[in-house]
Amino acid sequence: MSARTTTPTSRASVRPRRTALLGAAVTTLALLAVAGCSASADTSSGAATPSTASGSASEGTAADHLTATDPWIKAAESGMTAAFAVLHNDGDQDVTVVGATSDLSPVQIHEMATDDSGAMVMREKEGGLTIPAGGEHALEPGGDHLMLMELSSPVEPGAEYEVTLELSDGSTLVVTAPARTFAGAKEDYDEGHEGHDMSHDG
Ligand SMILES: [Cu+2]
Repeated sequence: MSARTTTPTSRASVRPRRTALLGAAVTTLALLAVAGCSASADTSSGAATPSTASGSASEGTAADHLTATDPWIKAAESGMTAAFAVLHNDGDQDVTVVGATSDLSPVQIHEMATDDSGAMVMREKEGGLTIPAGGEHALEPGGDHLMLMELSSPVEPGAEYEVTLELSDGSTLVVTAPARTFAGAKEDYDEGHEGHDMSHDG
C-alpha cells in the first residue's frame, strides 16, 4: 500500500450539508492538508515485535498510552453522525488509530479536504489517525472525526455511547462519549419530536 500519493480518491467522499460551518473550517483545513497526509502506514503484520521495555515508560500496548479527553457524539435520530475527542499519547512512540467500531453503526475515520472545485468534503482518512509520541490529536467539527455511517438507533442528547478505537498494534481503547446537540452543524433535525430538556438560548 502506498500511502504517499495525495491523489483525491473520492471513494467515500460525502458532501456535508453544513454550509455555515464551512467558512470557519477552511483555515483548519489548510493546516490539516499539510499536517495530516504524511501517514506512515506500517500496519503490516505487526505481531512479531514485542517492544522490549528498554525505557520504563514503553511498557504495554499502544492503548495504555492513549487517553481521550472531552469525548462527545453529536445527537441524531438516524442516518449519519460524528464523534469527537482529543486523543493524547503519553508514550514515546507514535500511536495510530486504524479503525473504530460502535454498536450504533459502522464507523469510518474521516478527514476534511477540498475537492477540485474548492468545496469542503469529508472523506475516509487513509492511514488512520496518528497521535505523535508525547503529543495529541484533536477530533473536532470541521476536522478529523469518527463518522458513524448508518445509525441503527437514535443518539439521544444526554445519553452516553461507547466507541472503540482500534490501534495499529491490535490493542483497543473504549471511549465513552456523551451525546449532545450541536448547533453549528444542524442537519435535518426534526425538532418538536420530543421536548428537549436542555435549556436553549437560541
Ligand atoms: Cu465524516
